[in-house]
Amino acid sequence: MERTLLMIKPDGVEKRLIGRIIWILEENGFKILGIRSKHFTREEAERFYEVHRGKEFFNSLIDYITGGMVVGIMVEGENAVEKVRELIGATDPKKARVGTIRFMYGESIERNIVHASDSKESADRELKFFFET
Ligand code: 3AN
Repeated sequence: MERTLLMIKPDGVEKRLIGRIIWILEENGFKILGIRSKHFTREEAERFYEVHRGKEFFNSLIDYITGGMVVGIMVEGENAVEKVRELIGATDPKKARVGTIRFMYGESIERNIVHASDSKESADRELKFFFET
């Protein structure tokens, strides 16, 4: 069994998709081990997205992610990291596979509803970030 973090971003919360996203996870056989809402400070957001520091979209990403509440969900299942990434779809909703969360609800490469850890190492780091502070 593997654990990963799925985070519903401010646009997902604004669009009232919290329940639907949890339903999609459960419907796909995943177990929810924890849920925590958070309103990122700039410092926290910059730490969460530190791999993107210096990229041209970094400031805009920080503005967006600090613009409202986010919901972190600890998800457990077999190959959870890879499978949850499949469920959310490609970063750019226009390129996301039909039926994925970003295909259905994402507006743009930035406002794309959800985040999910992209490796076991990121999952460990991001789960600690949400659930051990
Ligand atoms: P993913 O969330 O699919 O792992 P990352 O980690 O490459 O994608 O990007 C993190 C977040 O940064 C994205 N969810 C999106 O909000 C934003 N982002 C990524 N690439 C761009 C881009 N080219 N322009 C604007 N925002 C971007």
